[in-house]
Order: sequence, then structure tokens, then C-alpha cells
Amino acid sequence: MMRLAAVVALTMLVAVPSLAGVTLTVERDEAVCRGSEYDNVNLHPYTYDPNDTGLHVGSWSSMDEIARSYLAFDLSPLDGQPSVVDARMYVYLKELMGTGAEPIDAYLAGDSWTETTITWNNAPPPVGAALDSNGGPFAGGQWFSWDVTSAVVSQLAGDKALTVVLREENESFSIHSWKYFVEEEHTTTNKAYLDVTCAPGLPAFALVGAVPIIGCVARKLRRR
Ligand SMILES: [Ca+2]
Ligand SMILES: [Ca+2]
Repeated sequence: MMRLAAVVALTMLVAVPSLAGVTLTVERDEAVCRGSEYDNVNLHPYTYDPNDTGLHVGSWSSMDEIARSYLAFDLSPLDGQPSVVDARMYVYLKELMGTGAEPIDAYLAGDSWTETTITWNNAPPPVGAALDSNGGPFAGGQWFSWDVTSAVVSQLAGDKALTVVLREENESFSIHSWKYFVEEEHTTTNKAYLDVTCAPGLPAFALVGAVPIIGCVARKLRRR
């Protein structure tokens, strides 16, 4: 008679609940500005007029100002989920000054900035080509969105922190097209958010470590 026993260690796969749609609210946001009056100042808080809050994007011709806005999202709730197939960033425009016909582009940017220190000069620059462009026409009291799928996918595979910067496509001191988007610390509603769609019907699996099991026990009996 021969006994054969072996202990096999396997890494167990455990299904993770699949989230078909995920909404992630903006984590922090801030505008930066260059030009005559607010050149390279931190706009948090907005000390010039406390009632005049918002994420500024666009150009103000009579004041020679240009503004961009930075929005950061924590992608860690998406970790372990099925493939991201679509991700759109929604930002609410509360007021428009001037024309709403100037397109606004969304770019990926670095994450090394804070609301209380970011300025035009130290802001992380836009990276690569525009993720998406929204041609408007912009008008107050509406949501506007940008397709940021590729940035969500790349940052989810990396540091799981996403920064998007919105900037006017044709930044110019000769255009009057100033937008006040809703800024998160000044409101309880209409905060910017990401609407993320994951691949449907594909449960994700997480590795939960080595689990020892008795893999094989065999007994061979000698024929008599
Ligand atoms: Ca802010
Ligand atoms: Ca990042």
C-alpha cells in the first residue's frame, strides 16, 4: 500500500461586487488666474468679493484676465472594479459673463496642488492632448460635461488620483467669455462629479492570499 499526500497552496479568488455605474464627487477644486488684477494669486478664499465665488474659466477682455480651473477626484472606490468603459466629468455653470460660444477643453494634469496654495504659476500644466472639448454654447443654470475616460483609465492604473484642468480652447485677452462654475466648498448642491460606467456583467476578482488546502490524497492498494 502506498499513501500519497500533498498539500497545495492556492491563492483564492473572491468575487468583488460589480458596480455598473459609479458617481464620484469632486474632492477639491480651485481656479487660477493670470492677467492684470488677479495675476498669479491664490483664489481660495476669494477675498476680493466673498459673494463672487466659483470655478472661473475663460477670458475677461476688459480686465485682461484668463482663468483655468482644477478639479481633483479620488478614484480608489473604482479599484478592483471591471474595466472602465466610460467616464464623464460634469460641472455646473451658474453664471456666464460675455459670450458662451468659446469651447472649453479638458486636460489631464498632475495632482501636486492644494486649494490654498495653487496659483497660475505653480499649477501643474495640462498634460498631452485635450481629453475632450465642449463647444457649448455655454449658458448659466446648466450642467456641462467632458469625456475623461482615457484619463480615468490611466490614473486608475497608476496613483488612483485624477486631476482635470478646464481651460478655454482659445485663451485670449481680447475675448470676453467668463464662466463661473460651481465650486465645491461654496455649495451643498450641484458639485462637480464623475459619472463612471464599468463593463457590465463582468464581476471582478480579488486575490485574497494563500489558502492551504489538501490538494491530493491518494491511496494505492496492492492487489492481492
Ligand atoms: Ca475649492
Ligand atoms: Ca494622478
